[in-house]
Amino acid sequence: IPTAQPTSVAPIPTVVPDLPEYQHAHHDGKTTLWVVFVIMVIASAVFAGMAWRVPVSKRLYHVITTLITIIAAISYFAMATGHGVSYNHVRTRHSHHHVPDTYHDIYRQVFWARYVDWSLTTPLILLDLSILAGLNGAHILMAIVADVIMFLTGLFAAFGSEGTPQKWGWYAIACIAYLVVIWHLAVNGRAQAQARSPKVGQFFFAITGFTIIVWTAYPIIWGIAGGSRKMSVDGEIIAYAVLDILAKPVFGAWLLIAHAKIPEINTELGGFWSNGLSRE
Ligand code: RET
Repeated sequence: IPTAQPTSVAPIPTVVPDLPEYQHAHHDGKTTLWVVFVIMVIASAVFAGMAWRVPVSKRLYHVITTLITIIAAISYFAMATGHGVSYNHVRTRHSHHHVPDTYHDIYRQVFWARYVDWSLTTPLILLDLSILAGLNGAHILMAIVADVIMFLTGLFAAFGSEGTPQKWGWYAIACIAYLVVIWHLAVNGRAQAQARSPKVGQFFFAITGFTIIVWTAYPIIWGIAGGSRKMSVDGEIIAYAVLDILAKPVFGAWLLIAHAKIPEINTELGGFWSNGLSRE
């Protein structure tokens, strides 16, 4: 008895998905986020304590520096509790002979809270260094705006799609903005600092040299980790943790201790900074 044959079969797919891959933080990464949170809280308390020992008129660097570690503590709290993190989706297609092409989906965690932290704290670091150098307002504004542009375009790069100008195009724009920041520090800042006094010039050279080395490691880690995914999410968290500790608590301690030891480093704004706006 002839059985009914289907008259049509489902078309053979030309692209089939394989299992998606999730790249996210595990135990080591999560622990690191909590450890850095605690370090930032302790640094904030120590810097605030150092501020109390000096009159308000001499607290400019203390206030700025304490705000830097407070903001970092908040950002690390967010990341440690699972906030400020999202997934970037990357799809790669593999072609094969005789069998349908396959595609592979990768979902990798992007801790965007970092970019919020960086856009708020690095302008404050630049402000510390600019005031130390005695830069004028115009140059300070340009350096800070270039810095914010760097992180906003860096954030777009982090969520950019593979193989499109989205990712490495944004990365290139961010790098150009970074060069503007470096130029302000290394060229304008250095000349101004030297003009303030040889001692200030020497200290500015040392702390800015340290800053430029530490800051330059960030885009390198970015390229290896989030950019080309050659590093695990845990490795990325640990690498940024080391850099963040150098760029914020170590930088801040160095600046505030030097401020206590070398009187020329102090900058007093006077006026509203220490006296308030009211005039009797
Ligand atoms: C990104 C990616 C895009 C290209 C560049 C970057 C630069 C990052 C830098 C980060 C510095 C962070 C600091 C944090 C604070 O404590 C955004 C990674 C150039 C310079 C100092």
